Amino acid sequence: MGINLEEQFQQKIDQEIKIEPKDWMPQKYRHTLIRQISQHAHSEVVGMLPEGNWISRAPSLKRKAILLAKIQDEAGHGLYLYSAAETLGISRDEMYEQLHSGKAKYSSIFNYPTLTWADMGAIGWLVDGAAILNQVPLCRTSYGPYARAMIRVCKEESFHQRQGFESLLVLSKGTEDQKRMCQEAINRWWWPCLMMFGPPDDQSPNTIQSMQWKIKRFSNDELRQKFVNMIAEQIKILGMTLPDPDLEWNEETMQYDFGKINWEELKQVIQGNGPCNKERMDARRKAWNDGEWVRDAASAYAAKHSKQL
Ligand code: FAQ
Repeated sequence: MGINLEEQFQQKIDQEIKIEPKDWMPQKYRHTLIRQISQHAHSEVVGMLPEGNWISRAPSLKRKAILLAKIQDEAGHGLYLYSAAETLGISRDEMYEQLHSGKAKYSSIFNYPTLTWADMGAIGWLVDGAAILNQVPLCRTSYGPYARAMIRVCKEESFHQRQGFESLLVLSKGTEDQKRMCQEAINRWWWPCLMMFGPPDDQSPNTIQSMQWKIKRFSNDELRQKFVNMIAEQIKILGMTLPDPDLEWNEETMQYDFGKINWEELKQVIQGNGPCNKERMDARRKAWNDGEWVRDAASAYAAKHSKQL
């Protein structure tokens, strides 16, 4: 008796052969990807809001141009990712509906407010830094369209991180007020950034299966540790500190040890009770409703043209 479809599928994964849209795949693989890719797309789109808050208040023309370019990149990332998810048989309207009804999640990090200009630097350096660590391995994820979309996304994220770091570097060498603003932004964003990687491995229901299918190449805790190791070194160049008294280099593990994360906070933010959840969802629903006339006009135009042909 030959091997069944599911075994053949796993063999392909084990041999590093990419899965493409028309290939056979287990329903659960399809659903896991739709969930992850659409949530990733929603994160990019909702992620434009905290930074959008500062476009009109950027301190110079140069900073404004950089910020605008970054936010436009994020819109683009959302679009590549929605397209990748569509290849799995879900429509864009369904994905939006899941976001607007609260059924689909988006990254917890975008439910925090951007209180000062330094938050733009902290988002670039820390949030995009965390995003890159998570997304570089996704360039090798087993589903072809997702992996290919991530290659371009990662190139753009590198620019985002670099500009964030450079912006904080300028503040860190500025006046006492600018230095304080820089430190306070780092203090505010540090712990929520560690939560971006998801719950600890022993409380992450999806990790084992997603790693077996090579959707995820590293676990949540592995990526979180890489992030701590990277940032604990980079902060020295800024001459700032991370708000964690337990952060310490461990000679035995050759990694940084770090303090306890408040997992209850992540749970609350994911459940909709973060500082800006309501504001973010209201903004997305309003954008959808305000755009209704554009969608109507575009479909009326398309219908008219199809009749003429
Ligand atoms: N926030 O079993 P796991 C960016 C949910 S892009 C909210 O560990 P999984 C660029 C998770 O969905 C940032 N929910 O799940 C940018 C699941 O719920 P579900 C987004 C979270 O999927 C920068 C449940 O908890 N990046 O920043 C979070 O194996 C600056 C159990 O968790 C991606 O989406 C969270 N932090 O691992 C844009 C990358 N963590 O769906 C603008 C792709 C977990 O079962 C400005 N995604 N949950 O109801 C992934 O790599 C994975 O989905 C993880 C979670 C690692 C996020």
